[in-house]
Parts: sequence; C-alpha cells; structure tokens
Amino acid sequence: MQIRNIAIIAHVDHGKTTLVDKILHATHVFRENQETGELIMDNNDLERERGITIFSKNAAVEYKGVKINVIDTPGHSDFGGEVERVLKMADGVLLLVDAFEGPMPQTRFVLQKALHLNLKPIVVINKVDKPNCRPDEVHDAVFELFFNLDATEEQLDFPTFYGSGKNGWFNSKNEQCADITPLLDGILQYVPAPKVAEGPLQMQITSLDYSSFLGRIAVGKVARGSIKENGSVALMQADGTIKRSKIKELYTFMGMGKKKATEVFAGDICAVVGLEDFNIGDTIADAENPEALPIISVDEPTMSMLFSINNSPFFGKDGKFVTSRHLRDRLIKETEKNLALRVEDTDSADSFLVYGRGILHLGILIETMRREGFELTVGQPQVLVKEIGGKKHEPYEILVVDVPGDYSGKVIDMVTQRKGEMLVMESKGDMQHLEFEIPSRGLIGLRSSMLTNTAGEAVMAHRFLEYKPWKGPIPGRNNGVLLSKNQEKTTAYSIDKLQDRGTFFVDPGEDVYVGQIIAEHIKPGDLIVNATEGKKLTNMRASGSDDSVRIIPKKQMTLEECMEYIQHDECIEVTPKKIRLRKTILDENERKRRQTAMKAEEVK
Ligand SMILES: Nc1nc2c(ncn2[C@@H]2O[C@H](COP(=O)(O)OP(=O)(O)OP(=O)(O)O)[C@@H](O)[C@H]2O)c(=O)[nH]1
Ligand SMILES: [Mg+2]
Repeated sequence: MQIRNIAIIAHVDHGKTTLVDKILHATHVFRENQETGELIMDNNDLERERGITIFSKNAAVEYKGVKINVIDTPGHSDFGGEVERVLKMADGVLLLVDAFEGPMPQTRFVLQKALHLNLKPIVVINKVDKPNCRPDEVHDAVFELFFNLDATEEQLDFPTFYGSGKNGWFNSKNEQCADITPLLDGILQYVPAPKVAEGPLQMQITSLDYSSFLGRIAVGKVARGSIKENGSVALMQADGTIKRSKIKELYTFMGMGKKKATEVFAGDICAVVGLEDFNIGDTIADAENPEALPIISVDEPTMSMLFSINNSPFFGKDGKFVTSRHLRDRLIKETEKNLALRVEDTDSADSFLVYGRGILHLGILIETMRREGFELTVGQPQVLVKEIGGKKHEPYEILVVDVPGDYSGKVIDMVTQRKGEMLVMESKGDMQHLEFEIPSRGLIGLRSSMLTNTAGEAVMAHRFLEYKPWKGPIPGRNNGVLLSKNQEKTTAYSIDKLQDRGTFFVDPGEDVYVGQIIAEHIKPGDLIVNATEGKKLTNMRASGSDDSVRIIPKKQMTLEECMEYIQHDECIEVTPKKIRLRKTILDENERKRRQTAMKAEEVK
C-alpha cells in the first residue's frame, strides 16, 4: 500500500486539531452516527480542560487506497521541542495559518524546522469564515516568511489551500466547496511517498506512548528495511551502548487507534512493544549489522524553578506522595519522556532544580503531579542566565502583540517599562500590530496585566531570539500582599472589614496559616492582617447591613497565573485539592532577619 506521512503544524489555536478531526470524519474512521464530539485528538484531561494540544499524536486514515499517517502537533511555543522531534516521522507538512492573524511567532519556528528537514510544505490558509479576515494578504505574508527563512526555489513554489476547518471545507482557491476532498487530493499529489533507503533495519524512536496493558511503547518511522514481530534487534543508544533486544509486538496506526502487524516496512510509522530501557532518540537496528541514525538534539531549557517538598503547616493533609524521595523519583521518571526537561539535585535533600521550556511546560508538569496525588512547593520561575565572554547574558525574545488601536499606547508603555524595545508598528485590519524585543524576564507576568489593561483584547505571542547582555533590573509586581496573622478559618466578618485593602484570594471559611498570602494589597508593601476574627456577640442587633455581609468572591488564579504572580521571596503550595500562595519564610521576624542578611550580602 502507498503511504503519505504528514505533520500538521501551526501557531497555537490556528486550527490543527480541528482539521485532524475533519480528516478523520471525511475518511470514515467513525461509523455513521457515531457520537465523537469535537477535538477528539485532544484526549488527555488537561488538553480537554484547556482546549490546547500538549502532546503530539499519531492517527492514520485511508484515502483512495493510500494510507495517510497524520501527526497532530502542539502549537504552544513551550512544546516546540516536541514538534521538532516528531517532524522526523513526516515527509510533508500542512502549515496552517489563520486567515486573520497571519503568520505568528510559532508559525515561523515550526516552518523553519520543517524547511530545514526538507519536508514538502503545503500551506493552508484556515478560518476564512472569520469576519474581516485577509486571506490574500496572509498568503503574501506567508510567502515572505518562506523567503526570509531562505526557502529553496522549490519550497517557495508551495501549493496553497483556503478554507475553514470549522465549516468543513478546503479548496485550492478561496471559494467555498462541499468538503475537504480537494485538500486530501492535494496531500496525495504534493507530498512525496516516503524516501526509503536500501539496507537492513533502521528505525529511530521519536516519541513514546504508554499503555497500562503493554507498558512503554516506542513510536517512530521505519527508515530502512523492515521490522518483524518476535524479531531480534539491536537497540543503539546515544551514549554508544548497543543492547540486544526482542520485539514482542508491533502495531501500525489506524484511525485513532493502533492495529496489530507482523511486519512493518520502511516508510510506515510503527509502534513497538517489548523493548526494555529505551529512550527517545535511540535507533532500533538490525541485530547483525547495527547502524545508528544521527542523534536527536532538542533545544535547551530556558527557565528553571525550585521544586521542594511541601513544608507548610498543612503538609500531608491532601496528598498521597509527600516525601522528597517521592518527589525526586517522579521528576527523574518525567525526564525519560519529557526531553526538554532537566532535573538537578541541590544542596538541600528536599529541593530540586527543574529546568524547562517555559511557564506552561513546567505548569503542566506540576498540574499532572498534583492530579497524581503529589504535594509540593514551587518557587518563582527564573530565566537561565549565561556567562558569555566574562559578561552576564540573558535570553531575549521577540514579542508580538495585536491589539485594537486605542490600547496600543498602553501596551507600548507596559512593555517599555519591562525593558522591551519596539521594532515594528503597523496596522493590520482594525488592529495595531506591534513587535518588540524584550528580555524573557520581562515577559513573566506580562500576559495577565496585558489582558487586564486591554479589556482582554490583546493577542500576544513570543519566541526565543538569542542571548544578549543583561539588561539590568526589571520592576516586579507593583502591589504588595496581605498575609495572614494566624492559623485558623477565615471569617466573612474580617474579610468584609479588609475588603477595601485588597483583592482576596480566599473565601470566608477557608483554613489559612501564618505567612500565607491571602490577598493582593491595593498599595505597594506587604501587610499582616487578621482575617479570622469572629463577630463580637452583642445583645443589640446592629442596623441591617451587618447581617448580610457582601463579600466579593475571591480572585481565582490558575497555577500558571500564580507562577507569574509570585516574587522571589514567595512560593506556591500545591496539593491535590489546593493551590496556596505563601511567603517562603512564614515567620515575620525570621523573614526580616533573612532580608537584612541578604541586603548586607549584596553590599559586600
Ligand atoms: N472561525 C473558525 N474557528 C476555527 C476554525 N478552525 C478551528 N477554529 C477554532 O479555533 C480554536 C482552536 O482550534 P484547535 O483546532 O484546537 O487549534 P489547534 O491549532 O489544534 O490549537 P493547539 O493545539 O492548542 O495549538 C477552536 O475554538 C476552534 O473551534 C475555523 O475554520 N474557523
Ligand atoms: Mg491542537
């Protein structure tokens, strides 16, 4: 059977998973009337809740007698490393671009990787149903992007399709048609059949799957020869070791699932069960003549965070896994499949330094752990600083903001305060399109203030640019916080009295402890407050209002918002049930002593 291998790539939210849904439906992967819902490929709990793709996934369909392996990829820049890796399974890409937004930072990143691997690109201008969209302008912008990325003559001659994944049609010109068959025909026509080299078996493991029945499953494309059920193979690892191993079971992809196979030939994507101790990047090779494929390099981490055991007074109340042993084992296990993650021991046996690709990358890990029953404390995310030529350097990023014209002044102010410099300002429909160069540090916490200051209208995205000299101090959070004076349940009575001092993060009746952050102060500077006072009992009823205390509901922040909120002397307590903000040192006197000591240190 003929084969086509394609990866769907794009900036976040440009409609990749929706398109994969439509491909699955159009090729009758599901029975008539079968209820499947939307975004069926985003099948992980966290993906469903957030409406984003976190892990890339394989599916396969049959169309006009050809098997098409489809790889859905995540669009968020934190998961760029994952995209880079799975592109190794593809021979062509569908580059989706939103017909209104046009190419965005991650469009550039994924296209660059695809061109570098010499994959055949097909451009899909998606969401042409959006009002005010600009498909022709966007097409020109995509051409310019190819050009800027030094695409070859042949790559510049890319085919383009227009359409709407949501409305279920794609056409080779911007005219609505009945379905997506023009695009499927385009895939058969433009994407080359996999190149197959002559020689014995070679298959590089590019991703990892897990099944509770079968254990760890290695996924990759067979590059050469064929792989057989029960066959003996050599597993070749990055450090040069070669292990003999036996293939227990083999699968290929079919629809959303997998189909058992006895032999898989070069060109097809395959899932292998029964290998022990393998890693992503290893080559499964012929037992007699083992030859390794080049190792996979992934982009370096850009951010670090301190993960510690939970040492709050409420330690151990919610979680199953609370010791440093639990924490360490879990983190080490994660590095096996999460290639962009690194874990280091620290001076303290209870803390580990975890390096990742950004707030979302680390946030997803923490969220997954808390759902598994872990309790932990995490500190403020830090960007990774490098010493280059004896000078301190830090990462810089390109920040792109699209915002209605009225707000552009505010946005420029906000970014400039954080040491950003404006590079581009142009209009794009009714929107202003702004581009800045900004130290990565300045981006932490920017998203939430950007949304508040633009009534939620700003669309922002960023991508790593390069390491450049340290830009000096960047102002942190403007406001101080209110800290609990005691360990008890909060009361409506006290919160009501304190409401004009700040915005609360806790509701009445919640257990709090000394040094816990319970509200944002309306002014700079921290304040210790009593939020647990009971109402004084009197035998006279005060007039009216007192009984019906009006408490504004607490401000609920997501884990990632908390990560961007806290300052260097604060941390987040994460348990399966709660996310609490706190001072790292809970006792006030101790905190002050430490601060003085630190200041003295700086003076030296
Ligand atoms: N108007 C319009 N909206 C669309 C279209 N296609 C997808 N969407 C919407 O865009 C949003 C994002 O769609 P997804 O398919 O999840 O995007 P994605 O590229 O997979 O996103 P990530 O995996 O998070 O990078 C959803 O709310 C879709 O309903 C379209 O053709 N037109
Ligand atoms: Mg998706």
